[in-house]
Amino acid sequence: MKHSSYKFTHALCRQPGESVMHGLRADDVGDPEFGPFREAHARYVAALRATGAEVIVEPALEAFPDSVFVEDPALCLMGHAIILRPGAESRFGERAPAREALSRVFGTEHVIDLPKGGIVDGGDIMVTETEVLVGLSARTDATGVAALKPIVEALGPPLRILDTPDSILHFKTGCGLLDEETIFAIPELAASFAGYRVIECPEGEAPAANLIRFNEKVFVSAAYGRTQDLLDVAGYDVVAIDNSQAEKIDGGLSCMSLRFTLP
Ligand code: CIR
Repeated sequence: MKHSSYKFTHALCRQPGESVMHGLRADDVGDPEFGPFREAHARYVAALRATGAEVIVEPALEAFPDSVFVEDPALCLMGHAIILRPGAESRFGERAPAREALSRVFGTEHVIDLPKGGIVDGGDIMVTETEVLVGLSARTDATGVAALKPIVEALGPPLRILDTPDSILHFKTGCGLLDEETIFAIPELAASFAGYRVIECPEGEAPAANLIRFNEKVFVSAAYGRTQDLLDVAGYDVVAIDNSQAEKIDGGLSCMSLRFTLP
């Protein structure tokens, strides 16, 4: 099947539960509020739909406070879903509902379990037009990536291993794909992308680096005006999305959807 790194027919999201207020976080800046989180999530889903994609929204899982961040327990690639092994213990149980939802989408025969051993979070994986980049982090280890590599490469693209700076949770906390050849990245990650054009995230706007290109739009966190202006001037069709609730528990825009194409 044809692979595209940013043109998708579908996305899969999961409603936040009230338990989202107990989501994991590196620094406590206060709990997210459920009502505003749910409203922002609904606007996020609507914005994805407005690009023409079909967006599947799974029900909330109260037992898993971070399960709204549906990107972490799975990787969708070439008509397949790979069920990952989340690096945070409290998130491990998100695998079964992810497998269930993605089996409905792709068919059980196209759902692959990452073998036991290491850990890999989807937030550490960037799929570009030509390769799959995985950043080692506190949530993704070398054993996990060694198990993932042959699965990804059997599906097509080569997998390359990079590092994630200690200052950020996931690799993609610090970078986002803009098009076939361009990556937006915090300065600490800019040198990682030899062979790509890199646009550096303005100083003081690091949380904006987790943007998503989805069809013809680039979704950027609304709080970061200089990033929006920079990308607008660079010719991208920028949509500002309120991410203030998710940001309190280290969630970026990419984390709240799995993006894929069905034949
Ligand atoms: C966690 O720590 O797992 C969540 N509070 C945030 C996950 C964000 N996901 C992502 O960057 N892909």
